[in-house]
Amino acid sequence: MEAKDILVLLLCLNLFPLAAIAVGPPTCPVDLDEECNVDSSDKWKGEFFPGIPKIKYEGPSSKNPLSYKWYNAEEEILGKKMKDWMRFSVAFWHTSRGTGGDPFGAPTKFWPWEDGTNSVAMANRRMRAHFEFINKLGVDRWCFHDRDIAPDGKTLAESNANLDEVVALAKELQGTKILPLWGTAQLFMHPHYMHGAATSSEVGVYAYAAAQVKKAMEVTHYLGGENFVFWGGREGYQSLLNTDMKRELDHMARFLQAAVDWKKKIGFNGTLLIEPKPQEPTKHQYDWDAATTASFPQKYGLSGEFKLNIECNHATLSGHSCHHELETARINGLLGNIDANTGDPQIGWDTDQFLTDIGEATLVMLSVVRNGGLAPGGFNFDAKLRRESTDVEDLFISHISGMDTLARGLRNVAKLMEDGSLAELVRKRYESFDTEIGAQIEAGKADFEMLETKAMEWGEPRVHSAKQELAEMIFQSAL
Ligand code: XUL
Ligand code: CO
Repeated sequence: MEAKDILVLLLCLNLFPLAAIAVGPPTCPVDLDEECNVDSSDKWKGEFFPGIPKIKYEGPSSKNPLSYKWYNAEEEILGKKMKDWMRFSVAFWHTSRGTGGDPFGAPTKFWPWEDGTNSVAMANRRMRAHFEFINKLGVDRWCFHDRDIAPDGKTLAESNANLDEVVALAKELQGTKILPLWGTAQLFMHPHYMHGAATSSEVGVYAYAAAQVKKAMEVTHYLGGENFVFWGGREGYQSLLNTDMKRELDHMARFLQAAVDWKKKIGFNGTLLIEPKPQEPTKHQYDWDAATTASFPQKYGLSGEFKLNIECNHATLSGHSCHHELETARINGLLGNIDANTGDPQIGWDTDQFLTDIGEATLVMLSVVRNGGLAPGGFNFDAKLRRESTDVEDLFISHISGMDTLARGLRNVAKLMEDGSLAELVRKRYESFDTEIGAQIEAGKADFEMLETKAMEWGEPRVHSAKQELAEMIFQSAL
């Protein structure tokens, strides 16, 4: 038996230790050789992830890191297939553009297909890698920023032409199965957005941002995208001394109104989403959390036009839990989509890690199930590899781990619902309102005089235990 055959045997038997797999077979080198089947027109046709098979469900006892242990796409749970509860999508900017760089360190990831340029040819090749990744992972959706899939040109017209070229390829690679869960315009990286985009003090920047969003909406529509996202990359201020807050908020409302009008004009039926995000990079962001963001369209006559894209790491940065933000969105009929990442409990910035906490995932899925699912929204990971993870295989492992964690969350919710004791505990907690007076209060028919008469009649109220620890005990037993 040759060494190569022994390797195959070990891989088949799942006996190969993870550390050894991580070294893995090399992907095609940058200098596009024959073996990789790359043609001279620079359209990479070779396999970008040659050592990685299509990821399959193997069940919880599998030791194969390149398999699903809990996510079984076709399995039905609580009346829906797992894939329909999840509607997973891959975030282009993190997965295909993530470099591992941070404010203190240079990039650490050099994927073999990257040639170090920001050319359209490179954008096309990267798009091919992206779709091979999605197909091998077995998901049906992706999310993108305009400027991350195609490079800025010297003029707006050139940028639009670059985008058109890359989008045409993406459309071809999507085939009939894959769609964007959402698209968005990247309005924060370019220096001209230094004061914001829709909130910039420069009218030229406002117009430029409008043109960029218009185009990004058009390509999202063309690709069959299901949603379009706005988020305040730089929509906020560091100090009120030089800021006209009212004027900036009014401008933002006009901008969003124009987006609603454009959506209708081009016949885009997707949902418009706003993603709350506190701090980073400005101290006072206008879209701080779910409650703040929900009230904005109401104030400006845009109710019903926007839902929320809740990101778990943004939730914790705003001082809330992810579950709190999801429930705030849900009870207001605004839960549109989830960026299912997580922060680090000890690091106070947006680390965008894959969600791996089973308890948190269970709470996330509790909101999703109560919402009856997320469609036409879904889960965008919005998560990146840590700086220290540098193998192409790590891209797969991270997504599998994030998907399995949420799948475990869904399975746990099914257990909690079948058991019923948590719901019963909540029902009992409020049962004093399941009375004639309670019904009058809830119907808005109990005035202060009537309540005063009752309070006199009843005397000192009896107050029951909230059973916090019991609730936690029931929850833990489902994990
Ligand atoms: C930024 C962030 C973005 C949005 C999309 O913090 O979360 O990735 O989700 O632009
Ligand atoms: Co996000």
